[in-house]
Amino acid sequence: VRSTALGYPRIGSDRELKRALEAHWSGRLDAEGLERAAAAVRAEMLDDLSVLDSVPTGVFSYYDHVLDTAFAVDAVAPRHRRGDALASYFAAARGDAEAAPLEMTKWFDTNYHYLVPEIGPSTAFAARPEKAVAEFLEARERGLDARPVLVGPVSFLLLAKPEDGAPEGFRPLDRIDDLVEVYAEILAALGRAGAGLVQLDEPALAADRSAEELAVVAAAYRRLVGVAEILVAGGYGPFGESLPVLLDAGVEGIALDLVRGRSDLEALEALNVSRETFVLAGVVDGRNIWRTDLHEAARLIERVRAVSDRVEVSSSSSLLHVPVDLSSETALEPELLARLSFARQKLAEITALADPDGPRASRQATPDAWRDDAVRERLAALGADADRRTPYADRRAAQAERVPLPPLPTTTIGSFPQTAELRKARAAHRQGLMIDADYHARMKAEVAAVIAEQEKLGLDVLVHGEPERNDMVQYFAEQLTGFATTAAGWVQSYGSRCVRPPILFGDVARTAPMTVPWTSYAQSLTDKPVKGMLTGPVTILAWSFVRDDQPLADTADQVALALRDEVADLEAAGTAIIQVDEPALRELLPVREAPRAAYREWSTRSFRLATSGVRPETSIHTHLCYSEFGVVIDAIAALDADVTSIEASRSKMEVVADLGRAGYASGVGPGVWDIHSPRVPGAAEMAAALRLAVAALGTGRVWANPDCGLKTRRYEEVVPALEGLVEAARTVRAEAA
Ligand code: THG
Ligand code: ZN
Repeated sequence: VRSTALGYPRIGSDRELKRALEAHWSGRLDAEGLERAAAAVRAEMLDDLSVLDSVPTGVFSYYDHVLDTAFAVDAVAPRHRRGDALASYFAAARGDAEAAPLEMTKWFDTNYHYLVPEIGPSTAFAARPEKAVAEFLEARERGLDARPVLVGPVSFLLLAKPEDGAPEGFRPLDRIDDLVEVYAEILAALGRAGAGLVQLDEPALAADRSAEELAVVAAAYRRLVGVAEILVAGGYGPFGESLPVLLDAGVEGIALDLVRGRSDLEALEALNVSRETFVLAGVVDGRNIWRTDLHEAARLIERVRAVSDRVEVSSSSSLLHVPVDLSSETALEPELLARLSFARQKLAEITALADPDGPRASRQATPDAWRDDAVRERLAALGADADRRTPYADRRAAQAERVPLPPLPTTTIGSFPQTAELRKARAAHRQGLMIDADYHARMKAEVAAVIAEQEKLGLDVLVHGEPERNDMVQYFAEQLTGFATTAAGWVQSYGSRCVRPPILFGDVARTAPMTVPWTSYAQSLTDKPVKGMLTGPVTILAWSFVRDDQPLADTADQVALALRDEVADLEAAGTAIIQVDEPALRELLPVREAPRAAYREWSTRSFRLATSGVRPETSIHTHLCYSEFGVVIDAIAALDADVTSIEASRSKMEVVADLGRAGYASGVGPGVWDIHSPRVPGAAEMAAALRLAVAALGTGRVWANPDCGLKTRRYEEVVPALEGLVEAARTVRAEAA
């Protein structure tokens, strides 16, 4: 059996591309230097992938593969067109002085974010196959069996949004016929360069699709199979109803996700397909870091071979979502290490499975030492009772009495800039070059500076700034049992930004307060209220690699219980406002509708389990970002928080109206500054956004805050932006009075 994979990490094993990009953006590295660094990263990818019989190409990206596809079909918004292609590309990705960037949003149920193409009735698609051809040839020159990969046309349009000013009712998918002609040209160009099979990724087919959309899929692929041999990959669950549609359209092959989409295998068995159908058996999990059960995987491959003579062993999705290599993880316990597999190890698993004489070991059982009976007993005893006793209206009054605030109170989301100096101190501390006492003194000095700055700015509700936190999930994972953190397990989150997801391998428990001393210290420096800052259970799971031997809901409850104790300790220490962020609430929402109700139920229950232990006069805030919230609007209400701050500026406050319509009744802080764009709005622009929010919700419920935490920004931007924010709030307050 042959071996392949659907895609590969592209930031470099030591994040070389990240550093080159950031140097380029700051003017320290010219375009030529950036291209050299990129070529080295691609060479490393090909070195790794060369163990496979066939190799995906074109999966490198300077920022995002959806954006690459937009450029491949020339769907570039006029506001992003610049003198040279690279400048246009980064203008679309990040915005610049002249133009706001494309909207960024979640890539299915992952912690990856893509840029949303803007498509209108007259977007002039044109074939720009240069990148795809060049990367194909790079692989070919090494003698590899190369397979170009592009985002497929149906998913591209389903992931896009109507451009500003598009007529009411226009949908990007209306443009499928024009787009498919351009894809045909790109496929033809790849054919001329020598490509045989081309992989078109259609992850949007892992979601429920209407009969009309399925008809679009059928027509698009009937046209394209006339131009090239096409392999369609999904990668984020089963194809379901689109599987027979694709096969009928005459695609050469189909890549099945046999980790999350095993029902497709049953469908394939029932469909009586031709034995000539080319099938990629995606048995190695591209989404998690546990070693593959090779015995079980081999059985799945045998089932596929029972229906087809043309089977290749593959990953279930692109390996983009896992770190590159386990070999740097020398500090992990051997028991854990023996159960892990990162991208390079997964390639070895794939080749082992493709070898009829390769190893076929089963998964090892979870060690007893990873079990915590005390946690399990506490949870069992708690039962379903995890709601706040007092309804919101009464809490609101009690909270207003405890902490009097003006209308449109100003605040920030939690983090302040992580300066180079802070990062240096953290690195020195981690490497043992700075003793604990010096490190803590340094962090306390930073908290004091952040408090002083906020008092000077005139903000109403302060934060300690989180200088001590590397990452809002990792920080907690380092303090909870049942978690391990990696030394270099980086995964791309968006553009040059990476995260190091912790590994949740066993039962979770808190051994000591995790945040109380920091919050209390900050509160001791000011008369203004300082918010306590925690990360919610759903987000902790979403941004970790989680054990897959028990339901996520059970794991979430264990995390929630640990947080519940932390909330209680913060409250006991006198904290009046406790924010429990759930930016990833949308992320774990199942891609298909059927399992969503159950998800909404357990995810919001675990949040309430974490937060419901407080008295009525203690205010619970939460923060959400990076999503289209429409689909979780009900869940937002079910969190039963007193105030929800939410990303809103990239989508022009649309979410505020949605919340209003959904009958959400408590406080809302719609972000008025998109902190992910280098552009800083002025006070007038923020005031305009606040007026929209006030018009939708009334003055009494609106808070003024940025879109998200400020850790990735510089003080030179943060100070003027927050001055503008405070001024905007005062202006709109005065108008309302
Ligand atoms: N933490 C985690 N996941 C996330 C976010 C997060 N997913 C969604 C969202 N936030 C993604 N945004 C970011 C923002 C900043 C960074 C990463 C993801 C970031 N990373 C540093 C970098 O790449 O330079 C590394 C951070 C570190 O040193 O640990 O700034 O906040 N888990
Ligand atoms: Zn945020």
